Amino acid sequence: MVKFSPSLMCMDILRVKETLDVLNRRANLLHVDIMDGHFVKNITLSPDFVKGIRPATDLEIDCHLMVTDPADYVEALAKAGATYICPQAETINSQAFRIINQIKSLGCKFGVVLNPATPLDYIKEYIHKVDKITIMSVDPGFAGQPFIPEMLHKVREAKRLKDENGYGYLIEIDGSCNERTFKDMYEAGVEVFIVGSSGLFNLDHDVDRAWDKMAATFKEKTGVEI
Ligand code: S6P
Ligand code: MG
Repeated sequence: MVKFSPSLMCMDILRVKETLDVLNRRANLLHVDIMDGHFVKNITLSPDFVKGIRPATDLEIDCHLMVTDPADYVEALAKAGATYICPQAETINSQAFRIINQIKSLGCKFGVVLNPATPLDYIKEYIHKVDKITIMSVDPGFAGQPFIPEMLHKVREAKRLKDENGYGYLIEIDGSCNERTFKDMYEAGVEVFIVGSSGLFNLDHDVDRAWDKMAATFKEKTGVEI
């Protein structure tokens, strides 16, 4: 079963509540991008934002940490009501097992995100502990970037490893998920699609209609009803 996770940094900030009311009926998870202006040259959402929306949704909240020191954010995010806490693999090698244990001991799920230039091999020592692997299909930091097609082989590899070893992680993709890429991503083995500007919010000002358009395109491209 495929899941859809709208990237909230791409929604209309002036319509947070009405957008959440629609997404609560239609989405499977909510994707929250947290940046520090250092790991990537941008700043978007925050632990306080997660705290702010938590009372307005029962959906799983997925926090993507594009920050140099993810450990600084773990407690605040757990307290704020995050479901998944997902640091970038490139930032945790000096204390990967400590961070994984911390995230899990706070009752959250551990996701890990790989930049386009980071191979799956990089996480192999702890891959069995991962609840969700996110393959970045654009360099992180900004919406609206072109898809990097080389990432499809990484998805296939994540799927092969999962099938061969019985790993429990979900395979997610982040960046330029839209009508041009849905088919290839789905066929490669993507299970969770993060939809941002190009895949969802730019399709229509009305989020329900945007979702209908996205769902129709996904069905046309993959044959799968969402
Ligand atoms: C990018 C961020 C993503 C974006 C999403 C935008 O650094 O992690 O989650 O919000 O990729 O979607 P799009 O369709 O504009 O690429
Ligand atoms: Mg993201």
